[in-house]
Amino acid sequence: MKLATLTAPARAVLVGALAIGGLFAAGAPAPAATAPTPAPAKVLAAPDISLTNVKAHLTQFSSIAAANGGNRAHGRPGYLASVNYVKGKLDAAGFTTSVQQFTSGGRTGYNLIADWPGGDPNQILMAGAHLDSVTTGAGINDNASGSAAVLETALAVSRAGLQPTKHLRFGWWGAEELGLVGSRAYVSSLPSAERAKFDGYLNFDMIGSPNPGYFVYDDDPTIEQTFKTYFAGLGVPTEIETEGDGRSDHASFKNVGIPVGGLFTGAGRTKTTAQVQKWGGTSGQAFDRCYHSSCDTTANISDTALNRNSDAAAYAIWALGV
Ligand code: DTR
Ligand code: ZN
Ligand code: ZN
Repeated sequence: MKLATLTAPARAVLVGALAIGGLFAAGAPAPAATAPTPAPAKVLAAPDISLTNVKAHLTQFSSIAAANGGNRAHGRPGYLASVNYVKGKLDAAGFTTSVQQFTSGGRTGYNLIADWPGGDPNQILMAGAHLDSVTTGAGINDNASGSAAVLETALAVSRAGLQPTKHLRFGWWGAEELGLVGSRAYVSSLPSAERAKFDGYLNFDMIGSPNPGYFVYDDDPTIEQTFKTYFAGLGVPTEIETEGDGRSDHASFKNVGIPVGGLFTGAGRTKTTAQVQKWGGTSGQAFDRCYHSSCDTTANISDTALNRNSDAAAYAIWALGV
């Protein structure tokens, strides 16, 4: 697990402590030089994100869809119920939340934005996921998986009482399935001076596919390497995400020059035999056979993929933002 490195001042203090500890009295025979054992450096490692907690959010999203016509789509009651569920958890955890309204296709849509108080307001690190489903189903892999992982990562920040260097912001987007409508509305609403404060945006859309691949966006090299380092630590090979240009909400941020990255476990494309060699699963079968279908339920999830990607999300927030 990559540990946050010491800041320069802390290193200076550490070196200073060593130097003072190493001074000797003049005239006396110099004792054997035995540097004192340095105090262990204070580093912050990301917590493990509980798969149980993430799946509990999936169960809630599933129940919300079942109680609202079978979906969580833009402009339908299941979507607003999903927003209210996530907002309730974040408000209780000490986040400053706001709901941004927009209109698409004659229906009202909503983005949910949550700021963790503190950090440098001129260095914003954001993580997000689209919260809407298609109309044909509950949208558990697409994209309750990403929404739940981002929610649980935000809650982990709160549980840790984190005081990060950067200002942490989290977002849940509406109407992604209609063409990145919510995230585009959000970015468009930002004055250019505010956009310039973003150090990066991390996107999580479909991160629990049942026949998973481990794909890392290659848009920004620093963010890409952060995720690759995490998976290398697990001994899990990754591939560059090649489907994505314009295919999810990171495109809205990239289009205005904000560095982006993210993770993806695959949609309707089929897994090759070479990919089965590295990841297991079934060749000639789609990464997610229920993509945009009514069978995208809580049974349409790989626990291993969801667990790994949820932990990777937290790892990246701590590595890049703390
Ligand atoms: N557009 C997403 C699914 C999707 C397809 N290709 C990519 C690449 C990277 C992230 C997501 C996707 C959706 O249907 O929500
Ligand atoms: Zn989709
Ligand atoms: Zn999606």
